[in-house]
Amino acid sequence: MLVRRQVLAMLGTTALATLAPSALFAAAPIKPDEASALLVIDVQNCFLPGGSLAVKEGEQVVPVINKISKAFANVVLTQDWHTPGHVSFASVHSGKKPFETVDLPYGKQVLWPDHCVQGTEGAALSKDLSIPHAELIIRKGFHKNVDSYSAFLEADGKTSTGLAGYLRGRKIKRVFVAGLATDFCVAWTALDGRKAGFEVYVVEDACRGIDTQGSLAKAWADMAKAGVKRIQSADIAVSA
Ligand code: VGL
Ligand code: ZN
Repeated sequence: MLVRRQVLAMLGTTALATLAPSALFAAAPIKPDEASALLVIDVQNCFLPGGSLAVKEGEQVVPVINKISKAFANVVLTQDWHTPGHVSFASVHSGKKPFETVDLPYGKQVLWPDHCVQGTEGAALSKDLSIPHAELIIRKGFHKNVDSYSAFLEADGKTSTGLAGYLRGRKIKRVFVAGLATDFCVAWTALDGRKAGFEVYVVEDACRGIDTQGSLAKAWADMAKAGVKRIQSADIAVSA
């Protein structure tokens, strides 16, 4: 069998200069270990077709997430979990419409249709999600005057959800993030995961975005800058 060295020698320097290494050798699959956790973000009815804040193609993440979850010993689910009349709802700001913004004490807040109200069917996890071995459900955004896209920190930038402490207590070093929406709760979770010292992967095809006012491109740029690794579900080794 040819070893990498011999293949490289045979190709010669000109061929090498024009071929990216990835064109010659497929990257080794990623095998999640005991120190890895999958974070499944907000796969809730409100964000799925027919929901009040439906994310385009949101339902397509469900089979992908079900599949990759089998490769993880540790899975955490999150639920956006707002009070009625939550500050992130356009309906409580007179004269404002969904997707407009307001300035709140902690910064700029995008306003949304009412969604994921505690205890409602819209806030329930998708019934098609099939991850019986998931160990924790983190709820977030339950303080009426503060939003929380991130599963780690509320939008005030300082109130913890407890997730970092839980993961450290479970000796988790790497988190893989999937779910809805790429440009809000997934991205903010990934960025805060980096700030908390975790290695962070976002599984692109296991996510879908809202994409309002350039938010999706900005989210990927911010994540790249923060050292978040952008991968596909096929990069993860899942045994049959
Ligand atoms: C989300 C907007 C408002 C999300 C939650 O899950 O990405 N987006 N609340
Ligand atoms: Zn929300």
